[in-house]
Amino acid sequence: MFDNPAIYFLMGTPNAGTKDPLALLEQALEGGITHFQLREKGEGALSGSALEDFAAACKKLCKAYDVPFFVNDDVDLACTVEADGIHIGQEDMDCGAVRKRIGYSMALGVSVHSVKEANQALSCGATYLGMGPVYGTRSKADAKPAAGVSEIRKVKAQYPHVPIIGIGGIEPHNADAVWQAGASGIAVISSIAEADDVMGQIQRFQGSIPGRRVG
Ligand code: 3NM
Repeated sequence: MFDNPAIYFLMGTPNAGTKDPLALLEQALEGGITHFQLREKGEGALSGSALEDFAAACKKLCKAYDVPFFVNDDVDLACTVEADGIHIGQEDMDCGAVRKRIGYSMALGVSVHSVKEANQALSCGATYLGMGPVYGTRSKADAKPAAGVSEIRKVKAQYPHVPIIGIGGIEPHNADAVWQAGASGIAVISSIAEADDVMGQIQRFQGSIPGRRVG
């Protein structure tokens, strides 16, 4: 699932601003994102059946582009819509309990900040690790201070075969350090969701992948 460099887009309806969220997702899929995570948080976030319907619509779109569909935090929703994966943070449900609940047919992403947390996540059967915030972010109210890439390097050195996805304030012009630290992918909200030209922005992210630089 993470064999090729990942451009992992995260979004919830509040991130779409004045754009139509499904049209935004479709543009991102058309532009070439490799993974999508529904992260429905913050003011105006959908809940209940409206959230289920939106999640089902996102999943359908992702399937049409053969892009894995992840749900943030909400194990019930992930199971209801039969997501391809779930992503949890350190403050969310215990990762062992989540793995037990979802079995091994669903991928499990866990946010970690150190080798110690990585050990723990991997002992629960995490499929990949999210690490951030690499840079300052305005998309997560309770984000920790920007951490740079040093912990990514350490976890990569300890677990060279585990996919690590960097997150937090990543833009086409600062993504290089994340790739160089050994990340298998970059996860992005605002730089894609808020772009005037979503497809062009994804092309710029693709251009940041080592060996795929253009111009
Ligand atoms: N998690 P943007 S930072 C959802 O550090 C999320 O774990 C983070 O959004 C972490 O690309 C973050 O707009 C927000 O900075 C990423």
